[in-house]
Amino acid sequence: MAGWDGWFVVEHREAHSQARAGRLVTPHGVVETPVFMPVGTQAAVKTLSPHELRAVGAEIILSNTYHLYLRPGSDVVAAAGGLHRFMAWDGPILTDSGGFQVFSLASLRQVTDDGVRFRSHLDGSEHLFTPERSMAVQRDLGADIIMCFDECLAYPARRDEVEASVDRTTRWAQRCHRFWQEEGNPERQALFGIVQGGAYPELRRRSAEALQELDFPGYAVGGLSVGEPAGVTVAVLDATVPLLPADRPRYLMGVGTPDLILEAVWRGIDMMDCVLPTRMARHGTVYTSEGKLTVRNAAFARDFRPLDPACDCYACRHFTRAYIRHLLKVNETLGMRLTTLHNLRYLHRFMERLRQAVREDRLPEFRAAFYRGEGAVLG
Ligand code: PRF
Ligand code: ZN
Repeated sequence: MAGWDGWFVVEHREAHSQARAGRLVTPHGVVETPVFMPVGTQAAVKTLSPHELRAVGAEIILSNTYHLYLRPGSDVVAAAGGLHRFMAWDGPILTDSGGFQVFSLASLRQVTDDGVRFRSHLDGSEHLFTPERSMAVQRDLGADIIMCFDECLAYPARRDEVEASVDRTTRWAQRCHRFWQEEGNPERQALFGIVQGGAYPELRRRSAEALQELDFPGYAVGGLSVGEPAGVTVAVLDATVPLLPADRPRYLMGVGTPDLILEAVWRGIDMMDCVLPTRMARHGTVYTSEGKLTVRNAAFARDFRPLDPACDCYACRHFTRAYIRHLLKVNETLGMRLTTLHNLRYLHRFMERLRQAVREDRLPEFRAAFYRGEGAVLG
């Protein structure tokens, strides 16, 4: 796809690692990489308005084909003028294909080479997702970046199972690519291939090489954060990322704790997403420059300091731990909104510092300070 040459620019390669700092140019704006993408599964980042998302620094958000297809229906979103208009977020959006959500949420799945027949987790109705269907739905939603329909196995999985799954994912990627070219919007929507292969380096290679024959605008590493120990996650990245083309963005799917973000960026990953920071926030756990803190706990009942004294977010500028704990205890929605604002702001600033360290060839120092737990890195 010659049309996608140059849509991603690597501006700097870090001197001591595989990390890069770059820019993604999308129809809805430029994204600085490495980037963390907040998750807005149902066309909303839970509890926040687009205005608030902007305020925490979010540059691109992720949404889900599976959920929006079931509710309100991609026809409704298309009639609204696409996902950007529907949700009033005019920045870049990435939609996941449903290839992961049908495997984690739907029931009575029947996987064949054609696609996945499943029952909705909402009302039990029966649906068939094929690569073509996923591409058509993602075309109608109109995100800037769309993902191939893939198969993501749980960990651990037998080698023969993973091998069959990789080959099926490759055949599905070929169908996704063809549909995108012929019936999609290949000028405005970037389609990413997804590397699978579980914890088997040679299957990761097979997947990465087969996908590159299709020359996608970007590549994702899927099938991680599915129950494997962190050592395996990192070993798979070591074996996989070097096989991906240097001039295309690389997206690690569903991984987003600060330590794994750092390790992934070190190995050359440019994009990440995770529900964890927002989900944790709603359960009352926040990141701070001194580590994680569960503000719901009784210990904070009379703690009149901000969530994180080193944070500049709206929650930290105006409210105390004691007040936010109270809101969470009595189920006032403001409590979850404030913890969510804080965690996303925290992660955004973490990414800013990380990008700066990459640009200034200071990643080893940044990493060492991170593991020493120094606030200047964390907060
Ligand atoms: N495939 C897709 N989406 C995903 C994943 C995957 O493997 C993961 C891996 N945990 C998260 N989201 N399509
Ligand atoms: Zn804050």
